Amino acid sequence: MTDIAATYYFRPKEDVSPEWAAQAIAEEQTTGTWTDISTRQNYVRYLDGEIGEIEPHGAGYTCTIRYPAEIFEPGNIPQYLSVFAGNLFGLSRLAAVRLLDISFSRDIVQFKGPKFGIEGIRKLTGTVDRPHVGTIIKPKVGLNPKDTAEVAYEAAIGGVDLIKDDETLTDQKFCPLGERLPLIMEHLDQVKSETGRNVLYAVNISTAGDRIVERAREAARMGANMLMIDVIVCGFDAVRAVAEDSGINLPIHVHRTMHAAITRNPEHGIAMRPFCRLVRMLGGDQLHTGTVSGKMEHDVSELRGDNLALTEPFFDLRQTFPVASGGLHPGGVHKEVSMLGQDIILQAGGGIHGHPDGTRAGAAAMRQAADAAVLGISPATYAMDHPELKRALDKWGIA
Ligand code: RUB
Ligand code: CA
Repeated sequence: MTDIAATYYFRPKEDVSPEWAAQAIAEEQTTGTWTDISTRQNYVRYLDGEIGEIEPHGAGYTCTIRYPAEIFEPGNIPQYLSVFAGNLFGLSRLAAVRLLDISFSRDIVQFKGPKFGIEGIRKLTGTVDRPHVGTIIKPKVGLNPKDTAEVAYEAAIGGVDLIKDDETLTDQKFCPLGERLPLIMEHLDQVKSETGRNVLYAVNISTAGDRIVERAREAARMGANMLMIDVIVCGFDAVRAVAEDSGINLPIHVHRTMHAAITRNPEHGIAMRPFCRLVRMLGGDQLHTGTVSGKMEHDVSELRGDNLALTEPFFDLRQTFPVASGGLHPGGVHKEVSMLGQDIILQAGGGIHGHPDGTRAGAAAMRQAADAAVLGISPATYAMDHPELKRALDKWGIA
């Protein structure tokens, strides 16, 4: 097999047959257009998309279209996307169309994937099996570098494995990256000397395409131990560019702000699944895929499949660590672990910094909830002799 197969859901408008609709997608994305053209020479037809079986699905149909390898420019991710996720979404004779999944042959996957993956990250933190606990520093913007570093220290001492910037914090005047990063790393060194634990800090390097690699290099020079890239706003190729840079040897945490504009509609757009496969292929070590108990809209079976796409065998590529985030708090942790397993990063912003006794207690409560879930003990029972968890459950309840 030497190609990309893309599976679409589509719902044709009333006067349009499913066969016509599938053909229209395949042609729009390859050698055709809306009408016959005299320039479509016979010799170009080897680039045509091959339409698979059309099957009824909900209010519409699904169909897999196989694109031949030769239509792709090797390694050019924007071009790959233009083929399997290009103009087709705007076709007016289709009421809706959604890209559900993609599969690649090995010659299309010319990428090395995650440099660290789940295993490499566990090596850095010294954790075995248990879920990781992370936090997003809140408020997401406004704190100065000193206060940001102090919040990071409290969360780390309280027990988190990962601290991250929020998506809107990059390098603003009130908290310049060049001041924030060294200060946070100093505080995390302090945590290491006090507890022996290595806590990761994903500094948000999201910026313009022509600057992101340089920003990643600067962060590495300043002692960063993890980088964060917001993949939808920066572009998939930003992950590849940073992951492939030989001067940068750091794990990449991939956030996905703006994704829901594309992924949320169950009938139209692009599901999270293809994004998972792309991010893993391009070198993302961690990727947000959502929660089962949090504040963001989700579909549990899609979410489980998305996490599988990050962790199931994919040629020889390492596994990407799935991140559950968005309105998560200690009372929801058992649900996350029972539905999503232990290879998961449980990330809470408000669910840690909103703890009645502050960030340190909030981090401890999240860790206790994760420990309870691993031990198979209900959060209510575990809370009886874990006061931080008890206080959290009293505030937020059990999901
Ligand atoms: C969560 C947060 C993350 C979102 C992203 O903060 O800041 O950016 O979860 O969502 P809080 P997703 O814990 O306070 O809700 O992971 O679904 O992309
Ligand atoms: Ca956020």
